[in-house]
Amino acid sequence: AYSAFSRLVNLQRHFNPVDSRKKGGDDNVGVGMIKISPEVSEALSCGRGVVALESTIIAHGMPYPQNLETAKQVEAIVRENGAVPATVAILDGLPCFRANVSRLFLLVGLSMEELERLASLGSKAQKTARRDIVHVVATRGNGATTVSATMIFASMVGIPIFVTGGIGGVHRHGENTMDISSDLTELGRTPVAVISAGVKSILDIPRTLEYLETQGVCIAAYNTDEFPAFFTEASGYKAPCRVDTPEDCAWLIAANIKLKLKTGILIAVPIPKEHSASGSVIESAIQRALTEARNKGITGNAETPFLLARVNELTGGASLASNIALIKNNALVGAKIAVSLAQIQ
Ligand code: PSU
Ligand code: MN
Repeated sequence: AYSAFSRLVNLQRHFNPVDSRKKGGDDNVGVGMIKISPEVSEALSCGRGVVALESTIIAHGMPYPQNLETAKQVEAIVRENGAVPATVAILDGLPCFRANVSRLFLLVGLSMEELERLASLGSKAQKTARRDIVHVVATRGNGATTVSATMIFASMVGIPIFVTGGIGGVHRHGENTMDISSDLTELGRTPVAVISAGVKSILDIPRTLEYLETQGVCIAAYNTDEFPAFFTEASGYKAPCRVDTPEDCAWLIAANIKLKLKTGILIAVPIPKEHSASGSVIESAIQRALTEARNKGITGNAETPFLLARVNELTGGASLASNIALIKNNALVGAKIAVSLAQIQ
């Protein structure tokens, strides 16, 4: 059905400098500021389910080569479940606007070569949140998009669903440092549903939930009453609402689109039981990593990547294994939601 959703996509194309149409059979052809891969472009125009994926998790969240391996597996899971993956990143910076000869730089739907390039750039790709976008673009840099930046690009091209591992939140002692991830404000201003395993306990979970309430973000826990804590299924805090099936999630997203609330949705999927066993081991590693970060004076946007890498070292790779398992599970759930949304739209 040529529906509200297609109209939304068209509307967004109209208001954004995006040209997803394929010209002359060249994958890299387009005249706008965002290159959308032919596969994603086609899926969007015929109303198939598409799942956006972020790239900070690839470049900064995991070591090479597990990052590349995981990124490929996540894309494969999305495909196996009937949706099209669209990994988002910024590669090669700015085209010459005036000459109107565009090398395109904002990428939605990385090709395999682009994915490999991003994975091997690793932390050489700049961690790019909303505030960083213009600088990465203006300096022709390479940017790995965080949840906030990925939501922006997903929304621009009309992808309403985005899968990640975990989102940023209010950091512990955030009431003093004011270190609150821009993921939370983005959820308050951009209508994309983010599928994540909740919020890591390296963060302040109750304050993160409070902050999301202030931002007007619908938080739905998947198949559970409790808000999950990334490495563990439960955080001890109740989620504001509960969903039990991909269809439940799709109706939430459809209602959000129809009502034009312009706020995001957080769907929190607990890590599968069999992978959450090492939760208490991870918790003590987190405590130690937090102390080390404080002693080393690591703050700001360097904190999350430091903590993730250090916790992984301290747990002898156990946290990375859990991380990979939960992302794959989120991809499975996200793809089913995308398919379900495509059916009801
Ligand atoms: N949580 C993870 N892995 C990650 C991130 C969060 O388990 O890679 C990344 C995401 O890209 C998220 C970002 O958007 O960290 C948040 O960073 P900060 O806390 O600096 O806002
Ligand atoms: Mn921060």
